[in-house]
Amino acid sequence: MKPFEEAIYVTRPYLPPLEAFCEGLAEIWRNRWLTNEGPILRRFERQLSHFLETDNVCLFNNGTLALQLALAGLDLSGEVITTPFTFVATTHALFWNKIRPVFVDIEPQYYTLDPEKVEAAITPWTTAILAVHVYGHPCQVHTLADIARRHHLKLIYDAAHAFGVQIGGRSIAHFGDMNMFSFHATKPFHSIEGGMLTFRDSGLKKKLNYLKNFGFENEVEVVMPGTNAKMNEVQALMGSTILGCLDELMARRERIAGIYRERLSEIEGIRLAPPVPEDVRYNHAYLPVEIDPRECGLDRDELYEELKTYNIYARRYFYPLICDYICYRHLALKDPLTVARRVASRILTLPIYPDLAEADVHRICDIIQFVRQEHHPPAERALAVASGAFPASDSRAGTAEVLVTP
Ligand code: T4K
Repeated sequence: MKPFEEAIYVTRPYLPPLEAFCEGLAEIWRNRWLTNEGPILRRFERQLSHFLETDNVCLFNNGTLALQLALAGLDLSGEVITTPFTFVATTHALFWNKIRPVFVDIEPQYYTLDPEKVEAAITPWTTAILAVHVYGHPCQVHTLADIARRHHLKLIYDAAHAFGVQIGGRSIAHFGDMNMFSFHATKPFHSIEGGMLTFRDSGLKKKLNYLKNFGFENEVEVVMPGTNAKMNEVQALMGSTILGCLDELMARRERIAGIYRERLSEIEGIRLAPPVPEDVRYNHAYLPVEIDPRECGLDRDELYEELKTYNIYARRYFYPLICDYICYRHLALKDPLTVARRVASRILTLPIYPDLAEADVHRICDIIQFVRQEHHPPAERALAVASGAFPASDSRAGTAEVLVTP
């Protein structure tokens, strides 16, 4: 089994046809307007409003600042209940608002916040729930909404992975009090770097605009201590150009995910998340698999390292748990986080992006299958070799030194 000649990363940003992007660049050159609420940004915002069927849209230069300002915009303080199984930016956004994160466990199917654990963690200091549609898997939005309503809490979704996802025919942007979408280059939809908030209360738009633009009301008045979190014209152009191909990009991801599902579900010890419920339109933002070391014959880290020798750079999103990072270790945990800990030790996200060739997906699956067989316990391995299922010697010998380091 030969390694890939070129590195296969967990993702690759989609790039629109260069000519289409250059036409937009020519417009920017003509306008001589590069940032600060330019015409392309305003057009992109209108396109998004139309796409999401809401005027309550605000664009930012990245998702992290968008989330940080979302929390500031809602005037949150005290404690916020959240997940430890996410990218670190979710918790950083709380930190920068001087809010104490209270980590609770996730459910084992889709890895989103477990509503029962959320309810058990509410205290008189709790002001909100910050849930994550991790990998684009929708949280249990109705149950969380019910909990938030009964306890008078704000409900915020880190929907960084969930652009394009729909529940019951409605964009996921319509759930909760506030939603943050990341438009980072590694996301299924991107604007190089970028972020977007959608929100229930249209009165928040003005405040969010202040917060992202230094608090300026006009040339001589500053009404609040805002920061600089504005999206620029080139970012808006990239987003606007890619928005037109979103359906095609999602269809390509779906095909790739289908191949993985078909191929990997045959392999013992590798678990994929169940297909999303019928009323969900999923974006296949990531391809997470759980490796059961006993059934698989090798553990997640061994598989991750083995794949690198074949020039495949899967990622361990999201390991370690946020509460185990040195900057958050001091926080007392009331929840043992049993599921999150198990999942973090087993999860591996495999390459998925629209330009990934279907033949390469099959080859990745062949390699996983092969690596797994190689790790069988000796007796089983001897039997397999005897039956000719795979070679006794390492067919990769002599090739490792040419591999590219990511
Ligand atoms: N909340 C959640 C739940 C998030 O996942 C994120 C971001 C945020 C909030 C914050 O949103 P932003 O502020 O980022 O908008 C990546 C992304 O940088 C980050 O956006 C993302 N989540 C996180 C899950 O993944 P890294 O450090 O793992 O990315 P990196 O640079 O290692 O890229 C991954 C692979 O993608 C590379 O191995 C190769 C490929 N790649 C990457 C880039 C940037 C390319 O081929 N070309 C490229 O230009 O964080």
